[in-house]
Amino acid sequence: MRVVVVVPTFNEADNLPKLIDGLRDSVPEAEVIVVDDNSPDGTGEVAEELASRLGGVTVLHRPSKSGIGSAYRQGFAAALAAGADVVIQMDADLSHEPGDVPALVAIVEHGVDLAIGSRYVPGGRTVNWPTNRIRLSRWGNRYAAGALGLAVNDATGGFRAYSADALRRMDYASVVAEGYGFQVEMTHRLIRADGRIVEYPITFVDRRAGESKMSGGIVREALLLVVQLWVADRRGRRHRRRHGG
Ligand SMILES: Nc1nc2c(ncn2[C@@H]2O[C@H](COP(=O)(O)OP(=O)(O)OP(=O)(O)O)[C@@H](O)[C@H]2O)c(=O)[nH]1
Ligand SMILES: [Mg+2]
Repeated sequence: MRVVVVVPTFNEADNLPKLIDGLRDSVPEAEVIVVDDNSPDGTGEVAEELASRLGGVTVLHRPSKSGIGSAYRQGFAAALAAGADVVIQMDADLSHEPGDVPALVAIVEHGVDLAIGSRYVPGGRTVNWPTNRIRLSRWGNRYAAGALGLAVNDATGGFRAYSADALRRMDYASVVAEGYGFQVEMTHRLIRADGRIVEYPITFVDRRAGESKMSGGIVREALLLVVQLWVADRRGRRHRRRHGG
């Protein structure tokens, strides 16, 4: 099983070496693809230094900050081109624990299409987040799952393992949403394509270094996306009722 970890970075120069160290300990065979958007703090150069010192690390340099969704799309394409069987996505800010990667990989190896590192299943936790952010995330997830009929507790979670086959099937390249919306739309697509999802409990730790890129715009985009997907689902159901299939 070839495991490739896709890590989007913007200003994560302090965090990236620790993340890569952790991955080397937990999943020594995994290859890492860093997608850096010309970070002003020099993350791109840090990544290159790690790549030449350690090997097994590829850095995709993009000219300017272009959003996490497009960073994933590009990273996924590179991972599939590199022959990945399992594609991991995780943040560079140490919110996602490299020690959880083997469990996510094992779930996919057992034939599941997507393993989500989940804060909202028994055993899952969020550490160091202010209460209002936990509430926003919790209710955002209830809203998305309720409106779209997703049997998933943490559809916005960004720590995931996809089977390469599932990624190929679901046409991820046409997902336009960014931020949380990207995770929700990917989850929605996989469920509509009868994909199998398992949630694995994780402890999510708020970033200790670097700046958050969370913004009101990202939250609004995700809320609106749920409405758009809901409307599309309804249209699809009505069409199937009228025309069969
Ligand atoms: N390449 C790229 N990476 C990004 C971009 N925006 C965010 N990232 C990275 O995506 C990951 C998640 O971003 P975060 O800023 O941690 O967003 P978040 O987890 O929603 O919010 P916080 O944890 O509060 O900061 C991190 O590794 C970021 O460096 C972007 O526009 N381009
Ligand atoms: Mg983060």
